[in-house]
Amino acid sequence: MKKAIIITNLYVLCAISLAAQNTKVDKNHVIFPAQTTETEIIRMAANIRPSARQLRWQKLELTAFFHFGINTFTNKEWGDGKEDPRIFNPTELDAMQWVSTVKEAGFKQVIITAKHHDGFCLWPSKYTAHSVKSSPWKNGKGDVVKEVAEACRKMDVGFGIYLSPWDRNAGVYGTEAYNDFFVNQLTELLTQYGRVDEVWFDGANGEGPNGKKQVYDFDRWYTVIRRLQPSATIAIMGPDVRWVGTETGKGREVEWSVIPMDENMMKKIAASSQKDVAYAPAGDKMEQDLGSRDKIRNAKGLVWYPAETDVSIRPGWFYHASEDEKVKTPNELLDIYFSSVGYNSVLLLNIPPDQRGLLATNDVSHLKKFGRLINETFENNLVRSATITCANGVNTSALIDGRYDTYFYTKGKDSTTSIVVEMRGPGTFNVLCLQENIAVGQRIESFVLEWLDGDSWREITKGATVGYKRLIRFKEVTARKIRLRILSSRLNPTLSAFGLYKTPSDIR
Ligand code: FUL
Repeated sequence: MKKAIIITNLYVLCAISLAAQNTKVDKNHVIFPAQTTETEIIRMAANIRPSARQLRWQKLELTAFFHFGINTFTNKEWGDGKEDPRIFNPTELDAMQWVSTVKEAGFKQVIITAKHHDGFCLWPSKYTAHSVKSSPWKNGKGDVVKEVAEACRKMDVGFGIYLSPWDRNAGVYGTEAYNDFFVNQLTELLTQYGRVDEVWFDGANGEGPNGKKQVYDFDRWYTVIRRLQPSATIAIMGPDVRWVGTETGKGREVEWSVIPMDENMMKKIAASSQKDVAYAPAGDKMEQDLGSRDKIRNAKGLVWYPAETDVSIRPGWFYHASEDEKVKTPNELLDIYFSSVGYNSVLLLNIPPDQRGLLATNDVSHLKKFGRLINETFENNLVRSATITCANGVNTSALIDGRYDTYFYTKGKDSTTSIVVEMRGPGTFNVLCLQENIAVGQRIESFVLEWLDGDSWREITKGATVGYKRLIRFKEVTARKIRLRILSSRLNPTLSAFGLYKTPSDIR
């Protein structure tokens, strides 16, 4: 008993001294010791860093979803699990076409719906007959998951799986045996296809065939994933990646990756202190303000929990011929890019293969054009050929060296700065790109971009958070001298990139 008290006191002492030094938090979360002051909270918030798997994931920027399965053949969005597997028969399935198309458009990772809510498995799972092995496709010897995984490896693209917790076919759904069944399926996927980079669990939890609801054993599932694929991020109903809260493709303009921990996270972290823990998120994260000072001031702890923006290129998630003319245009996709990647989140864009097992014509051409628009927009950074000055800046050249790991920061304890860019002649631009070096934390809270008009500085645009990437479009400006002022930051601001660009003429 006494020993326990000493240990507790030691823990409190360590915690207090951490609060006193109040800077270093080398983890992706922190629980505040009692009596932590607001100043200390802000400093700790600025020092929370993504885990290695979260940092890798954030740098992907563009990831692709492939919704494909029995629904592709029933023309439905949600199957009931009673489908006849014999209707699954893609005639020209070519996973290389899927992966090479998205790669050409700039996507760095894909996620395949290995099993959707209907329970139909795209791989020959040993644990159910509701799968490709009961279909005529390749005489029941085919494996879509394997073909996608191999295409990803060949093309050097990340590979992820979507495994629906909700299963409307499994007879054991709604009983404890379903958690075993799920672990078995998860284990097949995590051991038979090489490296898995992301595991995506969505939140839908309806009734199974027996009319019962299932209590998912997330803790157990996370343990399996961490053991078998330690570098995989667990998304949405998972600890590493948060759903942005909408399926429109429009994220939050003010997007903090550091947000208050919910009760569930607190409990898990406190129970396995110092370990790499995983927890199912609780409560919705759909509010507009998740991480401002107002939000974190009263928090009990904070966590690095970044946003993913998922949206489909078509109205539905699965392929429907009737939507062939409703594929989002390259310009609409570019708008989505600006309001997802440009809002400090990763874009997860769904492109559903059709009944042939190919990405459809319009989807392919719109995607390729979208990729070209991005390349053309970010081809020429006007700041690169300009003279940059900053009175309190260190490593100014890192702003334009095209590398993410080198970064500008301010001297001493300065949390504000002014970076002046002087071009040789007038330059025209309508896009601002800023990137913080999130490897050391997310800090910037307010910035403004201005141009010199005669003797007066005029505002071009302004914003609050930056994070991994912040893009802003505005009306074309032609100027020779421009300045970026960082007006508020939780600690010394850092910048890995500062760019001014002009969109190509065929974009409005
Ligand atoms: C949702 C599902 O119900 C949809 O069918 C789709 O898979 C989407 C990405 O997640 O929760």
